[in-house]
Amino acid sequence: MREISGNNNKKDGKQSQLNFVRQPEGRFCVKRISMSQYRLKLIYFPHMGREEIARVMLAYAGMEYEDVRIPYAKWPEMKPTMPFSQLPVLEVNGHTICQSGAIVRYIAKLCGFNGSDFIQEAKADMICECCFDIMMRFPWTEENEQKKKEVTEKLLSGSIPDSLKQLEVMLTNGGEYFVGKLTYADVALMNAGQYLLEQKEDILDATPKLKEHLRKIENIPSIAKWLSVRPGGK
Ligand SMILES: N[C@@H](CCC(=O)N[C@@H](CS)C(=O)NCC(=O)O)C(=O)O
Repeated sequence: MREISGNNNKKDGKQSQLNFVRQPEGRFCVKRISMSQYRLKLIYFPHMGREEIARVMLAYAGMEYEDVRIPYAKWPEMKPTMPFSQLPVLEVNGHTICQSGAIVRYIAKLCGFNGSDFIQEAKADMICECCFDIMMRFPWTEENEQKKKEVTEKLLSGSIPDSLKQLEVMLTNGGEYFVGKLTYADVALMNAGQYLLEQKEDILDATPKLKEHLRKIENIPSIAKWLSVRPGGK
């Protein structure tokens, strides 16, 4: 039997997932799967990083997961055991998913943060990838502190404000959210924006709509609650 999944966060607050199950005669029937049937294990380092967008969505949906943090000292030993020798890794009912983009998109579907059609989905991807691009410009692995500082300062006063202006145009075109409904694009923007604000507190002043949007997502009650308790801080 073939199953195709789609999310359906019910209005009564009970999380469930619609799986479309192909019957032997070729028709599809809908099977509601309780969220509690998903056994999720998210594996990452002790710090907050590429897995955080997924964590925000899981918190919003109230989904439980096993939070596995690999201590840095143990990583050399663990690294060869991971499918792509890197983290994050998500395990779902015995399946292993690597690559943060794939994890974000899977969790988005599970938690109701995906687009409602293919265009919304593609646009959410576009925003999310732009946020990933911004984050990837930082010299994360540069060991020379002086060089790191110089590159970071140049980014924060040059190419990053330019990208933020472009994102603000996308937001203005999209309406209340980037793509017409709350999606992982909004969470990706919040996540990147929070990091940028930590680096330069006035970085969003030139893009006030983007800043307002970030605050709006931060203030969604279940997200605000997660931000106040998460390891690594708000
Ligand atoms: N393309 C991968 C990159 C993953 C990645 O760079 N992970 C880093 C942490 S953010 C890592 O595992 N570093 C340790 C290592 O490479 O040994 C993704 O998006 O998940």
